[in-house]
Amino acid sequence: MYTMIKFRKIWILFVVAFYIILFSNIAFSEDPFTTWKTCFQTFNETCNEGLDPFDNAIGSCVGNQSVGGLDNPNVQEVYINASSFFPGDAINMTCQFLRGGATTYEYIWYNNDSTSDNNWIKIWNNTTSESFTHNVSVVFNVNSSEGTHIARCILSYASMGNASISGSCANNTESSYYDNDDINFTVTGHLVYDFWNLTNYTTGENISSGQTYNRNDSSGNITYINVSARWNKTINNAWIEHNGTGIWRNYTINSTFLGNWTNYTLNLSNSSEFNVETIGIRAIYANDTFWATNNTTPLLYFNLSIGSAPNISSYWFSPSSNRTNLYTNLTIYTNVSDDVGISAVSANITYPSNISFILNFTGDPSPVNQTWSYIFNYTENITLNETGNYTVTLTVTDSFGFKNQNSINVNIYAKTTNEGKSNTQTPGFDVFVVLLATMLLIIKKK
Ligand SMILES: [Ca+2]
Ligand SMILES: [Ca+2]
Ligand SMILES: [Ca+2]
Repeated sequence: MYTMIKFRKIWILFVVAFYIILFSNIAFSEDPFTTWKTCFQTFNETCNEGLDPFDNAIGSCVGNQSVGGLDNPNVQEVYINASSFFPGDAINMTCQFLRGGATTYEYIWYNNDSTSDNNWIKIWNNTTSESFTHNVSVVFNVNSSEGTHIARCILSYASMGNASISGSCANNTESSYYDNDDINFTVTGHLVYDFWNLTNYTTGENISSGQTYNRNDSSGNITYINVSARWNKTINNAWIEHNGTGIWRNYTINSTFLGNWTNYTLNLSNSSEFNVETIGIRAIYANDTFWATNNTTPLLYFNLSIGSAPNISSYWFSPSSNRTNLYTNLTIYTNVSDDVGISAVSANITYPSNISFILNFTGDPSPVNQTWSYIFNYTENITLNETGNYTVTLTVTDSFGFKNQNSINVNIYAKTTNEGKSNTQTPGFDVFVVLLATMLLIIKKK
């Protein structure tokens, strides 16, 4: 029985740990400029000390509720509308107070430096005789000094003008009831940039917008261009938005932000990332370590030269002759190449009867010499079912849509209708006929 309970406890711990990890990750991924924060999140413990007493005041102030118990007067929770603010931002803060029947003094204080007790300012105070839980909300502007700031909700049965009470902390000796509950938050300056340009990959010199580039130079070396921005703060993550494929897309910038530089290298030979003629770079976007975001302007752009037309260097058939039998399998192969990359190879085939079909070849899009192919499979729709001369016109298209064409002829053997049709029903019949003919020839020679 004891083992069972122990085992169950371990499981409960495991499940609790799993959820803590799960939710702490979710909390981390939320925007701290818009996500509410509580006293509970500041200390990772409940601030309703009637349930769980602990010191939840930052600095020299003692945050423990003076008298324990659920129904005793205390600050139950503190809420603010974000955990990060820009200098001068308005902060929206709520204190949840619980009091008994007597006259109670309530306060809200603010300190722009969590490392000092000297900077406290009184934001709000009130004397009340409300006897139930009630919320008090205030809006004030945060100070412009960067760092961790504190706000504090105080409930006290003694007025804090009393000599025995320090200004920003209720720990009076005259009253048995008081509570100080704190919440902290970050004030961070805006993220700004002082450099935004295209630069020469080798020399680092600025490049003005609107220049035209080849993917490779005359020696075949890849053309690279840098897109760079420099920021006033340490960068946490960054990404770039460009329309190199004709569609605006984001690309992650690798996280070596030395000297607060965010740099993205455009590899112009990458035809899957750059395959239109005019390419705009809308912005680099960056987050600092407090998740403050900004982006560069204006849009920069450059032109990509269309390059040369794709090349069809050869074509051949399998079986090796382009003269073949009706209803058979025939594969057309072609060797193609391009300076950028092949996006499609197709052929228009015209039958002796003048009907025509489009054949879509399959192959490798790499720019170097590649073999693409199309198989006439007699079990499929497009078959070689007429005797005579067929014209096949190959069309090769590069990733810019630049096309090249080449026409070839295919002669299809006449066979008897019976031979042709039987072949469709019995693959391998041809082999039998050839074997029989060979045997007859050998017999005849003997
Ligand atoms: Ca407290
Ligand atoms: Ca409390
Ligand atoms: Ca090309």
